[in-house]
Amino acid sequence: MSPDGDAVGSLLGMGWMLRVMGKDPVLVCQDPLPRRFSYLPGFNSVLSGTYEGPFDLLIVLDCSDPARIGTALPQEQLPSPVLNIDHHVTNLQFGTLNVVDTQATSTTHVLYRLMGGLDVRLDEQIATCLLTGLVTDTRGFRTSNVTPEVLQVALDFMRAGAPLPLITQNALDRRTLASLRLWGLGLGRVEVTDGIAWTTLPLELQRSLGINGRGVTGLSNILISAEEVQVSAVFTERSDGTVDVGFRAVPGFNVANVALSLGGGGHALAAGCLVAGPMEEALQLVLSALREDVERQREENVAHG
Ligand SMILES: [Mn+2]
Repeated sequence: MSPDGDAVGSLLGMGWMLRVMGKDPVLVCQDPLPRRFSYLPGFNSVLSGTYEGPFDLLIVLDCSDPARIGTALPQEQLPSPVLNIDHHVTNLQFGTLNVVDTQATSTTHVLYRLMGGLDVRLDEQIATCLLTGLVTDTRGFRTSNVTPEVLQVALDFMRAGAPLPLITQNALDRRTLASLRLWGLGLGRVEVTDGIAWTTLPLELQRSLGINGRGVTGLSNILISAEEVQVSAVFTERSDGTVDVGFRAVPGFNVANVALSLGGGGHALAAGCLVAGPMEEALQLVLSALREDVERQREENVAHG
């Protein structure tokens, strides 16, 4: 559900890798892929909604919790076998085989490492998909996990023909006008207490802009850029009444643990969870957990100088 650039890039990239290996994969995602990724080869080959199977193998990509598969599969029970390929520290290891590399910057980075053991040559299609995940999960090579090795991987993708400027321009710098308007409304509603900033995007607000429960990406990154803020949370009401919470932290703080304690997951500086509505109750639940966790981190930070 709600695929980001790494989810889309790893899904399409894995698809191309499997085809090179002579396989016939079916690519599925609960939600339609965001239009800004339409430059990716195979963009129109992904089924949205539910795929009934049958399956020889289910490969789940960039997904820390099987609940995030959503309605892409018909039943609660996962078909067997499951290959779980991911890089989130909070991955629940739900696969028959788990390839969870928490040192990798993106799931596409994990796929790059796996390619070394497969008889698949990096071509332009694969490289374009995989570089997209690398670019989006590092927000354009700006996160603290970008090492010389990561740039070396990006170089390999570029040498194989992946167009870096096209990727950054589309995957990072394009969004709908409605998204910008929703940013504006969300930013107008920001509240800050003690270094914790949050805002809400109720369904009504989204509907007024023709956005229905899908919220807006990127608002969390804007919110955490405020100098006064150490930790931020964006609460997006979904059309089924649940509330999607996106957390961000500045380096030195960690939001992965609080997200995990609320049934979600993610990384130290960017994490999220899905909690029950209504909005007021979600706010109370999440903000009290967040305040407590941040307070504990501040004490630890002081103790460790
Ligand atoms: Mn990812």
